[in-house]
Amino acid sequence: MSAAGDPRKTLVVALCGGVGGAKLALGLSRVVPGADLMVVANTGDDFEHLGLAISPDLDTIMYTLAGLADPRRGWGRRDETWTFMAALAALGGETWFALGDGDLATHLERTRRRAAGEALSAITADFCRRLKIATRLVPMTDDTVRTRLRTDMGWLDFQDYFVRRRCAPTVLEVAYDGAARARAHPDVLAALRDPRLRAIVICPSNPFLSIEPILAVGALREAIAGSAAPVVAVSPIIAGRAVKGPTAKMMSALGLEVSARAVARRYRDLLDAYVLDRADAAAVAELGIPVTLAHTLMTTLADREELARHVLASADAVAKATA
Ligand code: FO1
Repeated sequence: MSAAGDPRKTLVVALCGGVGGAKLALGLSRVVPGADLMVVANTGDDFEHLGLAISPDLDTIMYTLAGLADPRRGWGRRDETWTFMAALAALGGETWFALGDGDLATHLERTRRRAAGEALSAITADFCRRLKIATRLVPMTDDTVRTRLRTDMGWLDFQDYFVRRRCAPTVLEVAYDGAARARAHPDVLAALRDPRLRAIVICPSNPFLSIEPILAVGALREAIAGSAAPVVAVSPIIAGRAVKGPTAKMMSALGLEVSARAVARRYRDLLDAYVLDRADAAAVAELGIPVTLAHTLMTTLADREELARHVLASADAVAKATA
């Protein structure tokens, strides 16, 4: 399915974080054939745990695209077994971060290959090939970026805040250590300059935890702003509430209005169009960019595909209007 009016525009780049964004990435992968879709994954949530190099957002997107993700939680593998975790608990090991037996294979093999000097993006591409994923899944950078949060309990690493402390601490500031000097992955920069690029999609992930770490990586924000392709975001907030995770709580703590409009303001300089849930029809007027309404709560595969089509149609409409 190519852009209305311009069949040469076949490529789509999607910025994506964890569970929510991965749902739209799956929808896009069913509408945009093969390697014409590039999903740029946040790696700010990555961490070393039990001696393992863990990349939660890359794995969540990879499992989702492969149909391997646990349908209830959204992260980790479906039909998982927990023998390792039970044995680890019996030995007094750290069990606050749940590692299923199948998921453990991913972390062990990634750790082995990273230690052998292989780049995260090369390992990811090989995993995707073996899992028969045609979509190009690329980390935002092969350098180290770590999301850290200044809270009422001091500075916390991301997974310590998100999983171990279950987002209980009040977030006062979010930092993306290493992002400014990190080099955006060259394939991502190339895609953003590619004349075949039809749309840049900002998936409905947490703006602070999933999207802004990507935008903070050196040269990426400028490359997106400078791209000829329309940039379309889907609001992660529906009727003042986050679909999942700490987005709403964080927005309040950071003194922001918990609304789709406030999220649009975060991306302000980049957006050409914005997609809201029908529940936020009232917010449509004040944004100064084309806003369309859709069913953005994705519970079925059809929902994911439908929203993907809507987002691309929204980008095509912008391209046509500015052609
Ligand atoms: N999230 C949790 O809330 N609890 C966990 O024990 C947990 C384990 C886990 C293991 C692998 C993985 O890829 C993700 C995991 N997540 C867990 C989710 C993860 O913390 C978040 O998905 C991202 O970091 C934020 O989107």
